[in-house]
Amino acid sequence: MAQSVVLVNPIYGPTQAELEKTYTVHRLWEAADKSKMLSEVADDVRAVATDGGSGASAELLRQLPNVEVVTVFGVGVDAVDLDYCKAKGIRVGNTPDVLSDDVADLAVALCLASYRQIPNGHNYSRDGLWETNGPMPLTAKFSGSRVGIFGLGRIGLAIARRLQGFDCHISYCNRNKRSDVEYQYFSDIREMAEAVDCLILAVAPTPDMTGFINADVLTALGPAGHIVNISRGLVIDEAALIDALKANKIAGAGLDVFVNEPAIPDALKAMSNVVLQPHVASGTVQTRTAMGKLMLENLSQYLCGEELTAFVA
Ligand code: 8YV
Repeated sequence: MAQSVVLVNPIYGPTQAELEKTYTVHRLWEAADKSKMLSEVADDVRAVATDGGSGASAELLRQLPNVEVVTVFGVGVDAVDLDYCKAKGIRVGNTPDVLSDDVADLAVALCLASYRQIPNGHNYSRDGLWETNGPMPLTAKFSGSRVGIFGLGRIGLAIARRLQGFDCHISYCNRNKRSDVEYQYFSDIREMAEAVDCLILAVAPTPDMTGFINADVLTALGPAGHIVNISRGLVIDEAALIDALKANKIAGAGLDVFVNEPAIPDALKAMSNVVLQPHVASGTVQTRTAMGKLMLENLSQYLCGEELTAFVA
């Protein structure tokens, strides 16, 4: 008999179809009464499948006492209650590496879009302002700028490699200095913000990261500074970011992630020095296909008692 899996949210169509072909999948989001649905299937369910945004809360997992494994369609496991999983011995699989190229590509694209005001240039061209007003106002040069990467993990390193092609001076801020790179190291985020022109957030969003990029850090980045976030919305104090942008304490922002997705604060939507993306850094067909393959491998590795290759807990 096929194993039972609770799927918290819809995921990439082909991956979901494959999941539903192999397992008996209980679609949690479709249940009118979620607790009732969970109590009906709890005896049989050893696995939960979810995405990075929904994760698996302790409240959910408590209702599935036989769960042994959570597989995440995404690298970020911040929405999974890892403390609960650890206490109960629940294993947690994710999809690292396969998405690093795409996420790094989007980070660099957001740097360029923010510096060169690509959306404004697009609107200027499309709206006929070039013809009526003449050339668009000049923008700022990105090549050769000083870029600080907050979180030099797999994605941060992929970003740094790309920035070398733009002759950027690269620095990074991590809990620990890496011995395998020559980039300038800062243990203090404020000091790094002060020393760079552009701050890219690529940090793993652990709970202690909430609001870590605060008004003080943004002020240190300065009026010519740009910030790019492809980590999680919670890492920036969003209200402080809006204030800093409004008061020209920083020059611009490129944002793929937000605190209350899919809602984006109106203030951010209204600003011409902000470039917005709807959390799509890993959103290419190729990468979502690879993420799906890895997620399904994680699940079958666990359920078949094989060696676990992409597990964070
Ligand atoms: C996805 C992500 O957007 O990997 C992550 O942590 O945030 C993304 O790649 C998400 O998990 C897919 O739904």
